[in-house]
Order: sequence, then C-alpha cells, then structure tokens
Amino acid sequence: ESGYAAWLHYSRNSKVEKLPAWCRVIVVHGTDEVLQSAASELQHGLTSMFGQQPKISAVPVNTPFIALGTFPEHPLVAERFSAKEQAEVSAEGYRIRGIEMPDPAYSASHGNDDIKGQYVTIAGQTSKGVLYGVFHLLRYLQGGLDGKLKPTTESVHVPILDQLSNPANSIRMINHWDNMDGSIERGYAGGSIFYDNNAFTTNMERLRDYARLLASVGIQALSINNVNVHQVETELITDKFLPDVAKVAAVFRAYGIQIYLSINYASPIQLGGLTTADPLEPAVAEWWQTKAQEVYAAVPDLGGFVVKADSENRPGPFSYGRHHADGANMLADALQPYGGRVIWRCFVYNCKQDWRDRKTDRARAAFDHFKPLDGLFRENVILQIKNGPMDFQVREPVSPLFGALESTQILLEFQIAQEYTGQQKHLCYLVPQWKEVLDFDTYAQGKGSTIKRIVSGALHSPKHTNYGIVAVSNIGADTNWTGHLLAQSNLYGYGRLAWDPDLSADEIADEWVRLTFGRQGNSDGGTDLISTLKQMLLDSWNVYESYTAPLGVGWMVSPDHHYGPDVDGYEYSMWGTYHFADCWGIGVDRTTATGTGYAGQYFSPNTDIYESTDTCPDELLLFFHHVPYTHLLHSGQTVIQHIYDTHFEGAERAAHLRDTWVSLRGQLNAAMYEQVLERLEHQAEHAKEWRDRINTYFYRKSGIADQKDRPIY
Ligand code: BDP
Repeated sequence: ESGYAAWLHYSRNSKVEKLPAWCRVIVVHGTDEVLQSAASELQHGLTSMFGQQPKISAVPVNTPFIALGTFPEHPLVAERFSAKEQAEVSAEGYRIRGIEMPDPAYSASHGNDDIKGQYVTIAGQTSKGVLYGVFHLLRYLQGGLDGKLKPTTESVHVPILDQLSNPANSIRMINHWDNMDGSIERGYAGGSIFYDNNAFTTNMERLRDYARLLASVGIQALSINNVNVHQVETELITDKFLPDVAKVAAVFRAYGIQIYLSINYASPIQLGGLTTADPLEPAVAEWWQTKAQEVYAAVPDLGGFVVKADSENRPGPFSYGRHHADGANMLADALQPYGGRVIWRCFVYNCKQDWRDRKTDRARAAFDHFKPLDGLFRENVILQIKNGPMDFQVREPVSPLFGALESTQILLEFQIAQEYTGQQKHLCYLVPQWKEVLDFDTYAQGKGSTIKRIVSGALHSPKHTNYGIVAVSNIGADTNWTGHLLAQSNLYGYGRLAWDPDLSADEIADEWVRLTFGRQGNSDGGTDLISTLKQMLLDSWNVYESYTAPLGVGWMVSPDHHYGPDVDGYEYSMWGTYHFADCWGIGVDRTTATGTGYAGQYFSPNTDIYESTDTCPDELLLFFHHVPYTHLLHSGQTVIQHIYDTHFEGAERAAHLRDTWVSLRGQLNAAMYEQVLERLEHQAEHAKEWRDRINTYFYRKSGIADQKDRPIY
C-alpha cells in the first residue's frame, strides 16, 4: 500500500481459488545463483497471486511443471526448442513456451482433463535470460500487456504462449548520483539507499529489493556513486571500502546486475601521492594498473569505471594538455586485463565561458570535443552522451554527436530523475520524450539512421556489444522509492524501453498502470481506472512543458536547485544557458550564418531544417533562433501569444490532472490516493506560479497585450 513493492506487488487474484495445476512445480536445473533468483522470484510471484506456494524441484516430477533453465544445461528445456529456435535467442534473451502434451496416465489418476499435460518452459542461453523470462511470465500473469500478449489474470489455464524476446541494447544501465554522506545529487525521493554518514548501508534487504525491481525490467549494469566524486568517494577504490563494494556487488550479482564505480580522475594525486595525473606519464599509468589489480581482486566482476572529467570543475586530462582519448585509453589499458570497461562521459563544456566568443556555445561543446577523437578510443572505452546538447531540459534537440561518431562505442544517457521536469513533485511521465529521442532520424547514413539504431550499435557496428542506454536514477530511501508514486512509471518505462525501444509510450504506460493498480478499481482490472491513469501519464510531459520555459529555449529555473520559475536565473551567469530575451525578441541564434553554428553540427536534412525559421519545428524554435515576439509560428500563433496561451492552458491542465485523480477516489487504495493527491495539489498551485511569473515577465518585456485579455500582472 505504501508503493514499496511497486510493479512487483503481485496482488492476489481473487478469481482464482488455488494455484493452477500447471504452476505447482518449478523444475530448475543448475545451481547458478541467478537461476536460483529466477526460481525464487517465480515462486514468490505465484504464491502471492494465487495464495499457495509452488514447489521448487531439481528433477522433473510426474505432473505438469514449469521448466526453467538454459539450453546448454537443462535437457528438458533444450528438447522443447529446435536448434534454430535456440539459435534465435541472444545472450540475454529468452524464449517462453506454453504447450499441451498428452499425459493420459496423469490425467486419469487425477480425473481432470483441464490440467493434463500443460507445460511452460522458460529458456535462455544464460541464466540472466531465464531470469528476464520469469519476470515476463509474471508480468503476463499479473495482467500487464507485453508485446502481443493479452492479460489472462482470470485464467487458470496454462498460458499457451510462445514468446521470443531479445534485448535491443547490450548495456542497459542506471547511474546513481549518490554521495557517501547519504545525500543524492539531484535526488528527489529521500536519501541514498546505499550509504549513510560516510559508510555503506547495512540494509542489504533494501538493496536486494532494488535489484529485483531493476532485473524485472532488464537492467543489468549499475554505477553506485555520484559522477562528481568527492574526497570520501575517491576512497571507494581503496581497502577502506572495497570489502563493502564487494558485498553490494554480491547482492546485485544474484540478479544479473554488474556494478560500476565512478572514479576521481585525480586519484593518483589524491590517493597515490603523485604530483600529476597526466595520462601520458608512465608513473600515472602504472599507478592505475596496480589499482586495477587491487580493485579486481576484491570485485572480480566489477563492470568498470565511470568518469566525469574536465567538466564542471572536475579534474581531467585537459589540465595536462592531453585530450580525452589519452585519458580514457590510459584507464582502459589498466582495466583491460580484467575485462573492465571505461565509461567516459561527454558532458564536457566550459562552465566559465564568455559568450562574446560564440564558438563556446555550450550546445556545441560535446561535438566539438569528441567528434575529432572518433576512432581513437580503445575497445573497452564507451562514450556516454546525454540525449540533448544541454542538460536534460523538458525540450531539447537530440545531441548531434549521435551518428557523428562512427567508430566509437557509445551509450545514450537519459535522466530518470526529474531534475528539470518537476523534481518528482510534478507529474511528468518521460517515456514519450525518450521515445522521440530514440525514434529521431539523424540521417547519418541516409534515411532510417535512427538514434535507437545508433545507440544499440546496429547502425555502425552490429557485432560490438559495448553499446546501449544509461540513465540517472530517480530512486531514494523514500518508502515508495521515487517520492511521487507515479514517478515509478519512469523507472519502469526506462527499463522496458532500454530492452525494447520499439515499445510505444502508450504500451509501457498501459503495462505499468495494470501492474501497479490492476486489481484496484471497480472491478478486477477496472477498465476506467486503467485508461484514466494512463491518460494522465501520457498527457503529463506536454502539460509540464506548457507552463514552463517555452518553445525549446529551456532553463528559466532557479539557479542551483533548479526547481521553480526564475526567468533570468541563469541569464547573466557564466553557465552558458541563456534565452536572450529583450524588448524586441527572444531565443538563441544557433544558425551557421549569424549565430553559433551549432545547427551546422547535424546531418542534412536536419541541418537545413534547423537553420531556417521557415522549417524549424515550433517546439525548438527558440533553441535555434532569436526572433521577434511577433514572429508567426507554424501553428499560426505569434510567439508572444503562444507563450500566454500555453501558460494559461498549462496551469488549467495541471489543475485537471489533480481533478482527474480526485475523480478516482474510492477506486484507489486510500494510502496511495492520499500520497499522490498531495503532490498533484502542489503541482496545480505551482503551475499557477510558473504561469504568472513567465507571462508577467514577457508582458513587461514585450509590452504586447494578451489577445484574450486574461489577467497578467
Ligand atoms: C547536471 C546536474 C549536475 C550534474 C551534471 C552531470 O545539474 O548536478 O553533476 O548534470 O551530469 O544535470 O554531470
């Protein structure tokens, strides 16, 4: 009821009296711990849904059963699939098949034809695949739609299903920005579940429950400390903390999740007493080699290091006149003997810039720094690129680095934490935004060069596995994990999308709502409740966008904490985040002819589309162009009138979200209802503040009245 179990709560199916025959026995072959997790998850889920515990058995028994295992190790599993069918399953994919097999002896002795010979098999090449298959079956039984499957919550019959699923992305990762003092940089759901008071948590149960949530949506990599590595976290790679790191790694390992550490680039100085961290200095390289040996002795399957260098006052190779391939490769060589990876962030820009030099436009920075290094990185280096060129705004164009790097392995970085999208006080279901990014066509190699094909490696390098998606976590120690209960949908949706970017925002919302609220409502699976909640989620990004910074210009938030309106908050600071509003107009000229040239970083036709106000999409107009307030949008509205209209409507729509929730009262569990209501009430009020601050600012700047004469102060 608190939301702690999230989409894994597996509520009791009141229509089914007892455990259906086909799931009374789980036959699992092998001692592998991930397989054991798979079996116990299945046992737990079935027990919870049907009120009776299935047995786990190592050998087949003379009843129907669910067989779990890998093709190489479980003969019962292997015999159900042809060689071709087995070969179609990738390293972490799965195949589920429910079949009917004649079993006359059994059905005669039990006098029940319904249950005779019904078997389900969940198979993979690896135990991780089996684990993901188990979660798929549980989703199915819980009533979440998945691909082409229909919910069968009311059926006691074996699900006659035949499902093959392979993850599109080899790396499906989450970054934690947790600090060891227990705080979380940009955390909106309480403190860290990993640390408190500069020590590791002793609450391994909580970590295990987190591992379950992540594995259930296919996440298999996790960095456990902030990319900004302070003195105390610098010591994570020392004896002081490595035993703790090993304990945490063990919890996640059982769920197929590999741990990564964010490291301090200046560690050789801070820990090793060297006078330099120059990547080309042999003593520095040697220091890292010894360090890697120590780290891998403690955690042999550590995924590797995440590095934020030369960014926002963090140390890096620039201090020594070296480029980022020098820095990344030196670390990569140290990790290479252990199979470790270096995940190197491209969020590199000058946060002390001088706007008079237009070529320092922050939007250009990642491309300018990394495009020239394409092809220079080692096999175990992966570049991590934020979805947009700035910083997780409600609306940004896609980073032009995607597609431009042809010979470099990459990860796309999203932010699940709602730093700039309402900080988990406002409802903002981000899956539609992520979908737009993934479906964007870069034209890097002609039509169809979508971001999803680039980040999965399919476009440039189909054989490589060091590709995928990563996102900044939105969870904390709050009982419901995400502060706003409905923000759980973003964590769920991120995982599902990283597995299958072809799922739609609608399908994912549908699954999440059914899994989370499915048995609440007027009837089992209450249709009205489901579609109403789903619509709230699907509207929410657009609602949030409408009452905040307009037409892609971004920012306009309070400096530092980034919550709430402050139109000029960053306007005269050095951070490079401007809107250039004056009495004539607004927007950033990023064209090649008269502006910063950022628009020229894209492939054609995107470049041409962005370069001209005639073709630039309305929602990005002010990102690319400085225009008068009277500029006519494609929508037929002027810029100023668009600002007024969207802000008045946005505040109304935020109030409507609250009213919709209120209309569901009585259908929802009371505790869940109350916690969400409080946030939606706050959002409705706060949206009014956004509306008034933005409208007033632009009315005063422009002197142009609202055509509809609504109150602007
Ligand atoms: C920004 C955050 C800052 C992070 C930085 C990053 O405001 O706290 O350290 O991104 O990604 O969004 O490194």
